[in-house]
Amino acid sequence: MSKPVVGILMGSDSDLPVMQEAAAMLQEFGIEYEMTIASAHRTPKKVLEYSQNAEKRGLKAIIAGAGWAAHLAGVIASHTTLPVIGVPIDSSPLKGIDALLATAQMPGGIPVATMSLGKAGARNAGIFAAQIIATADVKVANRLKVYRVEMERDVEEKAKRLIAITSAPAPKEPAAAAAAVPAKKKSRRRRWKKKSGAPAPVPGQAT
Ligand code: RP5
Repeated sequence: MSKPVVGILMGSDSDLPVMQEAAAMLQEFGIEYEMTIASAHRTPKKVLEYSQNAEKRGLKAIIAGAGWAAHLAGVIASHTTLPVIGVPIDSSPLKGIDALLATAQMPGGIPVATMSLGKAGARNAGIFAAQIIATADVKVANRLKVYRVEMERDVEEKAKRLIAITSAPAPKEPAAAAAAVPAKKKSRRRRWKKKSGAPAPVPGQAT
């Protein structure tokens, strides 16, 4: 096994179901990664050491997922020049809007590449890290291209299935039920016009 090139950090073990999506994508692209829990607020020293040593240890990108006042990605980014990808997690009573703003709204000079909230964001973080690795790794670049082709094919298959479902003939009405529906009565206005030849008075209008 070769050395990890991507680090996945999360603020709590409660973030794992979301952050596993990032790991799954890295596995799909054959990228070695490591994963740990480190919190900007609860274990600040660990975050500092991890960020400062990441480049020396051979990491090429760091994915950081956190919820609530999600400072993890920003704090990591302030201690390394490696690209940091932030995943805001919707674990708070504010449904992640707090984490989204805390992760995305970095002041000028210290960027965090912020993904969308939750599992889709974690998945995109894995893909984005792969895209960074792919700039210097042709194998990963090719896998990313295959992934796009497969995604396109999946969508087309779903579209075909949808057409097959929606163009199926509608169930026929039983003849008896159709016969039981009374013919539509002509309105008073139409009956008046036929009898007198004049347009019918409009209710509520002076004649
Ligand atoms: C954040 O606080 C974590 O990233 C997590 O999303 C949130 C809640 O953590 P727990 O209270 O579940 O450990 O730091």
